[in-house]
This record gives sequence, C-alpha cells and structure tokens, in this order.
Amino acid sequence: MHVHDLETTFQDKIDNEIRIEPKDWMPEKYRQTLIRQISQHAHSEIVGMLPEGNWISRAPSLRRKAILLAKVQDEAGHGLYLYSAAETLGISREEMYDQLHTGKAKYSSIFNYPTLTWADVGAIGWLVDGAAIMNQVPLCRTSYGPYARAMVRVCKEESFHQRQGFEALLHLSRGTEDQKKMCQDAIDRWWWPSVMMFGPSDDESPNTALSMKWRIKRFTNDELRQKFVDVCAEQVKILGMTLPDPDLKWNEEKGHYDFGKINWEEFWNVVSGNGPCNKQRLDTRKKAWENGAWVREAATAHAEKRKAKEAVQAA
Ligand code: BYC
Repeated sequence: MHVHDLETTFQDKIDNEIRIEPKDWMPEKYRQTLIRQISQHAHSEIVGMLPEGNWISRAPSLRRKAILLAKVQDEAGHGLYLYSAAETLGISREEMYDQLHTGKAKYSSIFNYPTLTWADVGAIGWLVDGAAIMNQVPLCRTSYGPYARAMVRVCKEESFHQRQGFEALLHLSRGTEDQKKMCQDAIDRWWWPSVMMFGPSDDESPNTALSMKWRIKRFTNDELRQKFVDVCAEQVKILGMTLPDPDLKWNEEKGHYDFGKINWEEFWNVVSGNGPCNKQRLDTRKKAWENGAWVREAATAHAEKRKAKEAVQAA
C-alpha cells in the first residue's frame, strides 16, 4: 500500500475508535510521540516513589506505614506496566533508562519538590494523585492499545491513593492546632505545583494538536487543569482548609472556578532541571541503577546457564 493510503487507513481506525496495536502500521511520528509520552510517564512513576518513600520510615503509626509502603510499591508497578507498553513500540528498557539518566527524557515536574512534613504525604495523595487521575482516566481510552490497557489498572490504584491522601489530611484537619497548621502548610506548598502538572497552557503546548488528532490525548492540558481546580475547590471545603489562591472564585456564567495566574517561569525552571530536588532525584536513580548492576549481571548469567543446560538435555 502507498504511504498515503496507509495514513488514511490509520486515521480512519482512530476516528472509528479502533485501537492501534503494536504490529499495526503507524506513522513514525505517532510511534515517537507515544515512546516520548509513555516513557516519560513511566519515569514519573519511578521517580515519584522518592518523595513519599522519604516518609516510610517516619510514618506516624504502623497502619499509616503499611498503607504508604503499599502505595509506593504500587507506583513501582505502574512504572513497570508503562515501560512494558513502551517496549512494544520498539525501544528497549535500557535505552529508556539511559535517556532518563542522561537528562534526555523528562519526568513530571511535581517530583522535584521536597516532602518536608508528614502532611506532605497526604497532600501528594490528594492533589498529585488527584491530578494524575484527572489526566489518566481519559488515557484509558487512548488510541494505542497497550497504553490504554495499562491505564485501566493504574487508574483503579490511583483512585485508592487519592482517597488515602484525602483521608490522611482529613485526620490532620480534625486534630490539634499544630496538626491543622501542618495540613494547611502542605496544601499551600503542593497546590500550585499540582496545577502545573497538567503542562503548559494550550497555546504554549506544541504536542497537543497532533496528539488530539491521533486521540492519544482526549482533552487538552487546560481542559484537564480546569476540571481539577473545580473538583479541589469543593473538596478543600470538606477539609476546612483553603487553597492558596486569592483569585479562586466560582464563575456562574462559565460554570467553572476562575483561578489565579500560574507561575510559568517556575514551571519551566523545574522542567529544565533547576527545581529544588532535580539533582537529588536523578542522582538517586543513577545510584540505584549502578548499585543494581550486579543483580542484572547475575540474572543474565543464571539465565544463560539454564539455557545451556536445557540445550544439553534436549540434545
Ligand atoms: N513535567 O506539548 P506538551 C503520577 C513537557 S506520574 C515535566 O503539552 P504533551 C504519580 C512535555 O513533556 C504523573 N515536563 O506535551 C506517580 C513536553 O516536552 P517534550 C505523570 C512536562 O506530552 C507517583 C513539553 O513540556 N503523568 O501520576 O502533549 C506518585 C511541552 O508540553 C510537564 C504523565 O506522564 C510536566 N508536568 O502533554 C503519584 C501522564 N508537562 O516531551 C503520582 C502522561 C509538560 O516534548 N502524559 N511537560 O520534551 C501526558 O498526559 C502528557 O505527556 C502531558 C504533557 C499532559 C504531561
């Protein structure tokens, strides 16, 4: 078939909600866009274990510790499904790790902020996982089959994460004066970075147009951000706390909340490697990769030994 015909057939499938599968023909740019987005998503899950992991040994009770351990472990699982989904597009896991470690691949800006108190664990669950769900529920219907299927399970787990975060904050919000202060302080620090997680505004988002045409994305960055603000502006009332935005106001005409200006300078500064924890996060990942070298070598040697043994037995 002619490339033009292949492209038409491909777009027809997309328009008719037929999933694209690994062995189907796809435009090279579609493949590259998916590798970029899925691998960056995977890196975000893995790097995302670090800020919360910081509190596992200091969780205030055994119950909180068990929940947090399970949550952080879930994030590792999400990373693994996503790396596997990206591998179906013809990139190896080693190559993806290399892109992360050399700074070629991005990961979510949000994980470059520090977790200063226990309340940060609650705020991450409520706001960061809350933002993640907003973005990921539509990805369950993304046009590439393996990515969409991975997202179904991820979303179920994320929704539990969001609730555990909210519940942890609710507990603090009904506690002592110090606990209430800690709760408000965490919300104040995590709010704007969470709003930024959705990426640049639509008129500054170079990838959105094609990703919408190919139904990789179902909503634009600004559409999802607005949904997130609308939900949180109501939920924060249940906590009896406030969001740090004096311009947050219900707009009857629009049927949405208006909100203040986003500090895009801060966003791009963090994305380009200069956030409060970028260096620390990457150094930790690189060290883990280097420290794990012997495990990878031993596993490979063992697999080869078994293969050789099986070959002898089969002969
Ligand atoms: N941080 O044209 P745009 C989680 C980059 S993990 C850093 O709008 P696109 C969790 C963007 O990559 C959450 N970079 O791009 C885990 C692009 O640069 P490149 C992660 C960002 O792809 C543990 C440039 O800016 N979720 O939930 O159309 C614990 C221009 O942007 C960010 C995902 O990865 C950012 N925030 O849209 C708790 C979801 N935003 O790549 C929770 C999947 C933008 O051209 N990804 N950039 O060099 C997506 O949905 C889309 O990739 C985005 C960006 C909406 C993020």
